[in-house]
Parts: sequence; structure tokens; C-alpha cells
Amino acid sequence: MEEARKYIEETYSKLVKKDPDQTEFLQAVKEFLNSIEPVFTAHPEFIEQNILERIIEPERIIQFRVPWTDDQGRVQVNRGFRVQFNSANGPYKGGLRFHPSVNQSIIKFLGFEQIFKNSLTGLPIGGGKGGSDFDPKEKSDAEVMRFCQSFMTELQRHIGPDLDIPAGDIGVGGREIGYLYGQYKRINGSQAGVLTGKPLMLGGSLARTEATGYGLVYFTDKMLQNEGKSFENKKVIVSGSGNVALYAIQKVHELGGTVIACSDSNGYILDPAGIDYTTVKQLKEVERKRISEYVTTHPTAIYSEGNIWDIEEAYQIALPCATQNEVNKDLAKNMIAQGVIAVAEGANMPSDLEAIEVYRQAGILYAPGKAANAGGVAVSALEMSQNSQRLSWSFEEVDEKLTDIMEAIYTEVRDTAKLYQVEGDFVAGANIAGFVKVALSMISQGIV
Ligand code: NDP
Ligand code: 2IT
Repeated sequence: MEEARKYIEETYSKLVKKDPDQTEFLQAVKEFLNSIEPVFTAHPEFIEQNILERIIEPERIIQFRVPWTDDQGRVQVNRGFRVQFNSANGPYKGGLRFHPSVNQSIIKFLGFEQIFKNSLTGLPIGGGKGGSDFDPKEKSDAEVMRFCQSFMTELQRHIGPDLDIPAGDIGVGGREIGYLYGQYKRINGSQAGVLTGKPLMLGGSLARTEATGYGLVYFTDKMLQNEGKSFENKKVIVSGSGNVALYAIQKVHELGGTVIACSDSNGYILDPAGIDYTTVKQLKEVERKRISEYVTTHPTAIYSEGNIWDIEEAYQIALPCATQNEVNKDLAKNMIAQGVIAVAEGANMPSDLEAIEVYRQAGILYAPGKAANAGGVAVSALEMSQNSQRLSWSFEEVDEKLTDIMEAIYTEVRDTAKLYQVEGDFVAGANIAGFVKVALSMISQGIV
């Protein structure tokens, strides 16, 4: 459809003029725009309503100073962000990332993808994201606490249980959410539902910690089953060793696969006997150490510096669970050369646009993050439900709901791709299915 193509191209070039330096945000928008052209034949009203230009513009961006005092008594200053991207489907929902690389472009790309991911869950949540360039590594608990208190002192005026509900992401886990929650409560009075991913004793949900990694593996399993395949006897590589990676490793082993390697930002470990999940959990979740330490208790494993996707070792399934753009064209080609048949993303945008093209050319199964890693935010939404009802569901109950949600997302993404005549293209399936719901919801609310 000529008109749609022109509309898409014009929208993108306007954005490039406005935000030329926001490379990650432009990349996420480009990936989205590249796949949604088929929508406009069925929905010409999306052009009349200028939905694209509206959806790529955040409803609101909040940026603030976060001053705090380190253990030496020096005053430090970080930058805080919250992007309230789209509330058509419900209150803004999305994590907070604490990492030195955080800037407006990164928070906007994450917030943008969150809109469609949250829409895919089928739960009533809009999209948002936030964070800071604060680096929690090598900081004492007291420093992390003082930082979180300062961060929340500003953020609290912009969020609320029916308005905007942050959670974790890179560098933000139960410890940080606990400190953030404590400060919110101190300023506002008790509000269990204002953050998710809370420690259990503060009203957190069972299975939230595991949800993203488990959900990723449930999704991947469905995708494999559809082709008559499974995790059974497959060799798998998982990048990262944080929250998402850890529980993905555990679930792959439960389903009969063997994870032979995982990583952190310094390097990777290769253990052909299978990565020992309990050692990684102890090292990364409890002791906050480097993955290189794994080899001290597992002498058969090898530690190497560099990118995990450079590994030359036969394996079949790749689960990137670390960070954006960790896989480029050459690394994607290397995956294919090692025999990879499926890539499913636990991280947000871990494959760059050229890597995605390599997967496509090779004809392998490829599940983009906004579909495959939606289990985390889905269980966050279940945490909100439990908080509102003053109930807490059992681990099994939450895990069962998570399984159903991931299956429903898989089916919707697959069937949407088929419906729009791009069968097997899960990028298009996820973008279109997520987008159409949000666009219709925006139109029903008028020009706001
Ligand atoms: P964690 O902070 O728990 O772990 C992040 C992992 O990725 C660590 O092993 C970290 O290594 C590694 N990593 C981080 N930055 C880089 C980098 N620049 N280069 C190489 N490795 C890096 O975060 P999560 O596990 O929560 O998040 C991982 C990914 O999953 C992110 O893309 C996040 O957005 C996404 N995600 C998270 C969800 C959640 O519920 N937590 C939900 C959906 C998606 P190191 O320790 O050395 O920094
Ligand atoms: O990227 C993500 O979906 C998350 N970091 C989880 C967000 C959430 O609100 O649980």
C-alpha cells in the first residue's frame, strides 16, 4: 500500500530530525515501523488519525537530579528518568534500570517497546520505563540505600498505584525495590501497589523473581513444539547471569535441555557438562561476584573474556538475556554456523537490525523480546491484582497463570503473522498484535 509506506517513511524521517542522537530509540522505532505496513490496509483510519506520530511521542518525560552521599562523605550526582510513554491501555508500567549507560535514548527505547509488550500480555497496563546512570556495582548497601532514597524522593510525586507502577530491570532487584518502597511509604503512607517485584514480605508476588526467565522458556518451548521440536537434549547458550538469565537456565534444565554457557559484562563461562544453576545463583544473586569465579568450584569449566556469542561450539538454541545490541551481524552469523535453530530474547532488543536480518535469511525461529520476555511484566500485573485484592496467590497458581499468558502471547503472535500474510515472522506478529490494540484504544479516547 503506497500511502501507508509513504506515511511510515515520513513519520520516521520527522523523528530522525527531532532526535538525531537517540540511536537506540530510533532503532526500536525503525524495527517497529518496518513491520507494520500490512496493518494499514485493514485500518486506514490509523493514517487519518495520525496514530504513528502520536504513538512514538511519549506522553511525558521526567528527568531529575539525584544527589546522594557516598561512604566517604562525598556528594555524588546522578541523573534520574521516568518516561511515561503511553497510557491508552492502563497505568504506565515498566521497570527501572540502574546502569552507567542509561540515558534518555535508552529509557525511551525501553519505554516504547514496553507499550507493545504490555499490550500483548492482554492485561490492563500502559507502557513506561525509568532509571538512572547510577552504577550499583561495588557500592555498599548503605550507598545503594541512600541513592534509592534520593531517587524516590523525586520520583514519588510522579507515580502511584493507579498512575505509574515501576519495577526492576538491569541493576534493580529486590534490594533496590525494597529501599525504593520504604522511601515511598515514608513520604506517602503505606501503598503496597506502587511498585512491583517487591520482596515477598512487602507484598511481592511469588514467582515474580522467576517470571521473566521462566516465561521466556515457556514461550520458546511453544515455538519449538509448533515445529515438532522441544528443549529435550538441546544445547543452549544463555547470555547474562542476572535475574532473567538465571531463571531461564533453571527452566531449560527442567525441560531437558543443557545450558553450556552464560556470561556477565566481563566474560563468559563454558561448561560442556552443563552450567550449575545453584553456583551461578549463589555467585550473582547472593554474593554479587563476577561470573569468572565459577571456575574455582567447577574446574571443568573455562572462563574467557569477550563476547559469549563468539563461542565456537555446537549448540541449537540461543537465549540472549543480558542487554541491548549484544548480537550484531557477525555474531548472528556465528550462531547460525554453530547450528542454532532458534533465538528467543530474554533481554530487550539484544539483536541489532542486521542480526535480525541474518536470522531471517537463515530461516531460523526468532522470537523478539517484546513477546518472549513479557512474562516478567505479566506477573508484575498479577502482583498488582493481588495487592488490590489484599490476597497472595501460591507459587503454583502464579506459575500456571504465567504459563497460560505466555502460551496466549505465542498463539496471538503466530496467528497475527499468519493473518497479515507474513507467516512465521514473529517480529511482525508481535508488533502488529501489540500495536493494533493500543491504536484502537487510543482512537476510542479521542485526540488526547
Ligand atoms: P540484571 O541486572 O539482573 O542482570 C543483567 C545481566 O546482564 C548481568 O549478567 C550483566 O552483567 C549483564 N549485562 C548488563 N549490561 C551489560 C552490558 N552492557 N554488556 C554485557 N553484559 C551486560 O538484569 P536483568 O536480568 O533483569 O535484565 C537483563 C535483560 O532482560 C535486560 O535487557 C532487561 O531489560 C531485560 N528484561 C528484564 C526483565 C525483568 O523482569 N528483570 C523483564 C523483561 C526484560 P554484569 O553483572 O557484569 O553487569
Ligand atoms: O522489561 C521489562 O518488561 C521489565 N523490566 C519488567 C517490567 C515490570 O514492570 O515488571
